[in-house]
Amino acid sequence: MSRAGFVGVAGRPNAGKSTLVNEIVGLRVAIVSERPQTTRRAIRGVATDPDQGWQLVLTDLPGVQRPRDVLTERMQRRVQREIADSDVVVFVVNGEEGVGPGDRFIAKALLAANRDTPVICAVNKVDRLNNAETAAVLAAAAELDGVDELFPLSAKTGAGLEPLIERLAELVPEGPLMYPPEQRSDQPSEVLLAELIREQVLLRTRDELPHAVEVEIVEVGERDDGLTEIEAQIWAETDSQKGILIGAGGAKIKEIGSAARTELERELGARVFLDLNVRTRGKWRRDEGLLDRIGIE
Ligand SMILES: Nc1nc2c(ncn2[C@@H]2O[C@H](COP(=O)(O)OP(=O)(O)OP(=O)(O)O)[C@@H](O)[C@H]2O)c(=O)[nH]1
Ligand SMILES: [Mg+2]
Repeated sequence: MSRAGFVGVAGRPNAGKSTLVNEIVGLRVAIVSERPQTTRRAIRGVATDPDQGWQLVLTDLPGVQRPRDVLTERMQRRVQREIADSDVVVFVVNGEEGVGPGDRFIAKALLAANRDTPVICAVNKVDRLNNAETAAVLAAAAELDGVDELFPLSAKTGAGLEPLIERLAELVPEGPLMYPPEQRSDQPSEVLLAELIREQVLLRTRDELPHAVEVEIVEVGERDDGLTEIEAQIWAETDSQKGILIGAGGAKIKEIGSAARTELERELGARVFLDLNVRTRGKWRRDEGLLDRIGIE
């Protein structure tokens, strides 16, 4: 009998949850950046070993932080729902920063409520630590409420990943595979394309701007000359943010567009014509209807 189940991946912003999910799936399903709260939607990444007969459906979750608006409230509620529906939870701790009040809050508020669900703590970023530092953060993580097992690892280098994957495959219940082995994500293609553009914006903006930006794909089509034409909208919340995104003489948006096009071409395996527009949409983070439409539920 095969084994298959849902693995919720939770933790503070910037702990490395998306990096870990991408690494286990073996493909980029979620975008990664050094900005906290990069992930806004729960994204499923699927890892299957058909020979050994297991499938892990990993749910990469937004980082848990005190909600500030409808967007972050929705993100938090989603984390709660997903944890309740998981067979196993991987709680990712940022080893470089150490265990802090944010981790203790997650352990108490989110994990302790689901006593029946095993909680595996992945102590990440150990590539940045020496042995004594790793030992200290492991000891602190062991004290967290509800944590059942600890795995030191580096999602970035892949060190320590195998034992975690093996353990997760043991912990998911017996049952048939839920997705065909070749499927790696449940994310609609347009959402991934929008996210790849947002990733390039995150790399090139600072302060409040990364949090204020959202990207929507308006249309994807084939042109007569064979190019894939993608029309996308970048939203900012204020005109001054819009100005920064466009840059002097359009330099910034040109830079974002050209980097994004490279990523889109790599993803689609086709040449892309990218039509990128910046618009202002005040307070979109508080707009329930708009959040529904862009799939943040
Ligand atoms: N050195 C090191 N950096 C890492 C490791 N894992 C992730 N990072 C970096 O940490 C930053 C955050 O990674 P993400 O995967 O986006 O973190 P996240 O937990 O998904 O963050 P949110 O989506 O904002 O909650 C990025 O700059 C990653 O490259 C690791 O094992 N070692
Ligand atoms: Mg993330």
